Formats: sequence, C-alpha cells, structure tokens
Amino acid sequence: MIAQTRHRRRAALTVPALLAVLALVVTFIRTPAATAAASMTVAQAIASQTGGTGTVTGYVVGEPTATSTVRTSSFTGDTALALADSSTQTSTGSMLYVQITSAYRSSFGLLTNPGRMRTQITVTGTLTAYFSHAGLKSPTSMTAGGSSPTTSPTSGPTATPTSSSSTDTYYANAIGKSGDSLKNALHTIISTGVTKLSYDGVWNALKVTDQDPSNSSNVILLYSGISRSKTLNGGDSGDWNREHVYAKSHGDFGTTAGPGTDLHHLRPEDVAVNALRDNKDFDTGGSAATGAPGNYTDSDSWEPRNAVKGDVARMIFYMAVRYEGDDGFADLEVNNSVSNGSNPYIGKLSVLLTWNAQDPPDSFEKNRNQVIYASYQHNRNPFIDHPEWVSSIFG
Ligand SMILES: [Ca+2]
Ligand SMILES: [Ca+2]
Ligand SMILES: [Ca+2]
Repeated sequence: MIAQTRHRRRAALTVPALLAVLALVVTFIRTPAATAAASMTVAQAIASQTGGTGTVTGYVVGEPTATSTVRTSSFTGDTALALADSSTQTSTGSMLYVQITSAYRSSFGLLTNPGRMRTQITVTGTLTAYFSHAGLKSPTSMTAGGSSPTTSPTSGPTATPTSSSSTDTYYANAIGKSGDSLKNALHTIISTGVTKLSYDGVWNALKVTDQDPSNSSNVILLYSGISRSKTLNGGDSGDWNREHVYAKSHGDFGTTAGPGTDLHHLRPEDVAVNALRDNKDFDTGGSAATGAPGNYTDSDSWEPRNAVKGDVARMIFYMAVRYEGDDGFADLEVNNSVSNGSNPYIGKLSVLLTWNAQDPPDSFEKNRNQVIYASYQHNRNPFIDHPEWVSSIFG
C-alpha cells in the first residue's frame, strides 16, 4: 500500500515537471542561438544570491554607499553602481549592487560617467552580497544596453579581490559582508565547534604549531626569533614559556580553558623576554629590548621585531572578534590606548592596523593557523586567511 501511494505521488508530480521541461524546450527553441546566455532580470538576480555566475540586465539607478543608501547625483566614486528593473526605482530592496572592478571603472563608474544614469546595461559576474546587500561582484563583462555580452574588456578583468580558496566554505556566511556585520558573522564562525585546550595542553600544542621549519626538535620564539629546543619548556632562566600576546591581565581571563588557553594568540617566548614584555600594550618606540633583537620597549609599550609585527596585529584582531562577552569572559577589544591596565582592551589600534598591512601573512603564520584548525581547536584566525578584513572591521 505504502509503495503504491508513493508511486502514485511520483506519477502526480511528473505531469507538472514534464510541462516545465516542455516550456523550457519551447523557450530554448524560440531563443536565437546568439542570445543563448540569456540575461536575468534584477529581481531574478536578487533571488539568486548563490555565489554562482550570472548575467543581469537592468537600469543604472545610482551609486551605492551603504546597505540602504544610494546616491542618485553628486557621485563620489567609480567602484559601485546599483541596477534595477525600472529606471525610476528608488527602493534599495529592489536594487542589485554591482561591484565595478578597475577594468570597467573608466567606462561604467558614475563619477566618471554620470550619463550612465537611467540607461540599461548588462553585467556578468558572481551573484553574491556586496555592501551586505544583494549584489554582483568580480564582473567579467560589462556592456551598454540589453544585448547578451560576448566580449571582454581589452585590458582584461583584474584579479578578483578574494580568490576562491579552500577556506571559502568555512567563511561562507561572512563573504560579501563588511564592518560590524562581518565581525558578527566571523564571531559566530570562529566560536562554533571549538575545542578549548587546558593550559597544560598548550605546551605540547605549541611544540607543533611553532615548530622550527628547519629543525623539528625546536620551536621558534615569537619576539626573539630564536630557535630553541622543544624540551626547554618551563619557568627557569633559558627556558621558553607560554606568552599571551593579548596580555591575560587585560580582561583578567587567567589560564582556565578560554582566552587564556587559545592557541591563536599563545606563542613560545624566552622566560626573561616574556617577563620584560609583561602586560604592555603594543606601540612603536622605546629602547632595544634585552634578549630580543629588533624589539623595542619603554614603560608602557612593546614593539615586536618587523617579521612578526603583522602576526601580533592579526592575533589581537582575532581575540577581539573571538571574545564578545557571551561566554563568561570579558568582551576583548582593541583601542588606541597604551595604558589599558586590567581593562579588557589592548592597544594601539592605529599601530596594529599599520603592522597588519606592512607584514602580510607568511608561510609560518599560515601553517600554524592550519595546524590549530586541523589538529587542535578547529577554528581559524580569519585575518590570516583574509588580512583585508582587518580594515573592514577595525579600519
Ligand atoms: Ca610607549
Ligand atoms: Ca610575519
Ligand atoms: Ca570583542
């Protein structure tokens, strides 16, 4: 009986399905071959934000400047435009925000080409959020009018800002977002399914995450850059211990499982150098730090060596996004002070932004992120995978 019922249901479903196929076939036959890659409307593009490629025809109705703000005159740039199915549309909910990459700015940017307003254009690109709004990014074709595009610009499209990578799935709910909405999405992503280590477990983890690539018996010490035997972990002079880059007194999170045991900001460091850094905020300046060539310090701040300036910045930015006060620990944040004391802040934001830009992620930093993700905590530092997200959230 049950089988028969199922069979009948399947048969009942088949009729409309067949009709749909027939309709498609008829449409296809009636469509000239030259326009086989038919454009979708803006409404269809808004409903198809799947990250796939699409071709959209619509009217230019303005320059998006925020999720619900579009300029219709006095344009300020050439990097984005809004498309709609009606040339008089004013509701941003009925618009598609289109990213204009450099190859197309001189022809389609509204600052340079205000005459494009209310005209029809056809764009091919990735159907995905832009400005936290239904969008089309990384265009591979932009042409005037409603004809199906077949040509590429002579200069060729520029490299896509965030090329697809193996972490795209991990960051799926963050891609296309910016500012606080990006921060919120990343907080959820990097706080989900996390394994928290014990403080004791951190010792052995650091021997793997910070292993010297040219000597598997050693770890590299963060500030001093020294390669030292893994077996010299401890509290005596000449040993290395567990440096909290986001100083644990800033927010008083201690060493219970949580921020105090989070490998993403814990690094091996010489006992004496660790004590010298103390709980100082980060800033440039001071005198040469004893035992750590290239590092500088004064009464209120620490400047790490150039090779790890970006690493330090990205660890701090990770902590600010990972810990938002919703898990029994303080909401850790970054500010512009170098006298934060025990407050749950660390500085200095303006300097950390510069360091992130000046020292991009290298293979050592990327490898440790991957090892933490695959073998220990099962979460990633988004700013090592996407350093450009730092300025979107903190800039
Ligand atoms: Ca200082
Ligand atoms: Ca570095
Ligand atoms: Ca925070």
